[in-house]
Amino acid sequence: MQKKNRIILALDVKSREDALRVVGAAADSIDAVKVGWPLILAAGPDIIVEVSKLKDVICDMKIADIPSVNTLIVNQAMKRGASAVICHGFVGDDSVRACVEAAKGQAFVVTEMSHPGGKQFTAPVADKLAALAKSAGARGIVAPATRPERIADLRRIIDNLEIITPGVGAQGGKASDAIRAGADYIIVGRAIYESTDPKSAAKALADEIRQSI
Ligand code: O7M
Repeated sequence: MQKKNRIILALDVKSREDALRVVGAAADSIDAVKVGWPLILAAGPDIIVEVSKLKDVICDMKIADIPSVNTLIVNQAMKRGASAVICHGFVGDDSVRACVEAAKGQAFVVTEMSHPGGKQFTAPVADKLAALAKSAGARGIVAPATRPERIADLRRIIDNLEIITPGVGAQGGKASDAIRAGADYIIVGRAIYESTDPKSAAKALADEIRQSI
């Protein structure tokens, strides 16, 4: 994933056709595509293969199982062309390490989640989850653009690991605030794929980010 536009498109659309249309439109303004359960269930897992021929794919199955099953899941994603995977940290050190190892280091660990409910259980342990990501050798963490001050807090814990941050647009966060707080990439879904003009929507976000750095 080349750090050019600093945007990861969350491709939570309901069909292969929509997926290819939105990626095609937004292509010039994004660095990677996050493919998760909605699209995998709608279009089948080979959508990972197809999208990975157009852009780097981060496979977001928010993996949260015992180590041996985590390994099986990551292997399935990587063999279809995923460049990275996303796993939960609350399952513990051994489960996270299994993901990191199977993904050859290309794993991001979810810390504090961006939605209101994220404050309930994930926020109180987010610092520990970030420290776990660091000690397990993950590539980075997922932190909330809805609470930029938390991005800054978590940055201090993980040092030079990457931060990818969802919550911009539909959830109320602002791209420039998240980047200024220390995020490497924003993750954006609805603000792009629900737009009548996904190309312009993605470009506007990329321009906002460029002006904020
Ligand atoms: O921009 P949206 O709100 O339409 O989509 C946000 C995307 O980010 C969507 O794919 C969510 O699954 C994801 N996400 C969150 O919204 N909040 C989180 O705390 C974590 C994620 C995420 O990507 O986790 C890996």
